[in-house]
Amino acid sequence: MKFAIHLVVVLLALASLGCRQNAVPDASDPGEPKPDYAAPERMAWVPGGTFWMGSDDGPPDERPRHQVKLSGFWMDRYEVTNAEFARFVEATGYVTTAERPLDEVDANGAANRDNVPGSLVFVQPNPNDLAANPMLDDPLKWWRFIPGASWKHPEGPNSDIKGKENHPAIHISWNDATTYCRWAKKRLPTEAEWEFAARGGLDRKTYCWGDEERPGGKLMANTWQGEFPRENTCEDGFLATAPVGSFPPNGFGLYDMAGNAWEWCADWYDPGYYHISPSANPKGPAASPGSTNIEFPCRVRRGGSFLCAENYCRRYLPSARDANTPVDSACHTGFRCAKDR
Ligand SMILES: [Ca+2]
Ligand SMILES: [Ca+2]
Repeated sequence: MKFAIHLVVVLLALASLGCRQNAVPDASDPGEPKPDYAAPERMAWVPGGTFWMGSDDGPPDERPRHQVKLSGFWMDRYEVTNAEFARFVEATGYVTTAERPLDEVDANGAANRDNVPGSLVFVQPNPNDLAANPMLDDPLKWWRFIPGASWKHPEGPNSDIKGKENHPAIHISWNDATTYCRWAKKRLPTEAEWEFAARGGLDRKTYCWGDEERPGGKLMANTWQGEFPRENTCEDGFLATAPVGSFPPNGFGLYDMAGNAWEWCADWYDPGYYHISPSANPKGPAASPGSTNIEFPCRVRRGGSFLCAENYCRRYLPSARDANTPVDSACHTGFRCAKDR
């Protein structure tokens, strides 16, 4: 009997120790110091360490909030710009997914495409055609497949990127992004690295900059103000993409981790991945079951865009997850690169 009581006490003590270890982030884990060589051009050191990934009150794919430990890595301070992407295309002759017809693209997951080169463009809908609740409305009322739209012609064949050299390159597919990264001797960040980087060293905050949407009344990211998709009041000064770095950087010196352009991550997307994710340097699942809306394997994208609005898409939050197929491209999707030390 005495032995049994001792056993219970010991087990309870072990259990509570285990709980404490799981429930409290290890604040004494500062990650890895910045390497003593010069930072690669336009990159910031992200030290890694232990952090809380996901959320407990967001959509199901963000749950459960769980601890992840990461090695340090370099991260582009900015989204890859049109000027940078142009240098890559000039050096390699690369033709993006959007610039090729469907039969040259892996048709698996290109459901939004006609058999001509082109890409998805947001076109402001006529307010009279819209349902009262945009969550219940058909997104095809504002998303159009525009033949000839691409990174060079962001609104369609009659548009160009003159004067937008410092804007993020958009209409970039996951396949385009990974090809660029290889050329630049970099790689896409993993989803865990991306979220760690977006949080800027803050612990479990709602936004990349803290708990308040507008600290001191200041807008901190290029998103959509007003009621999406009816009216964009453009309070932040930008109807579509903004030059990279137009808003304050986060704690790691990274710009536009919230809004401006969506950013591809290396991982396949699985909405249930956080239930089985390894706790150290997770690299995503081996395969993707697709997403809520897409029946094809999807890659993760993060950070939201200039189309994110409080009444529709709050996915510019650091915990928010999104996904699309590796051949999807649209006017709000770009990327940035990471690099090992
Ligand atoms: Ca805006
Ligand atoms: Ca972004």
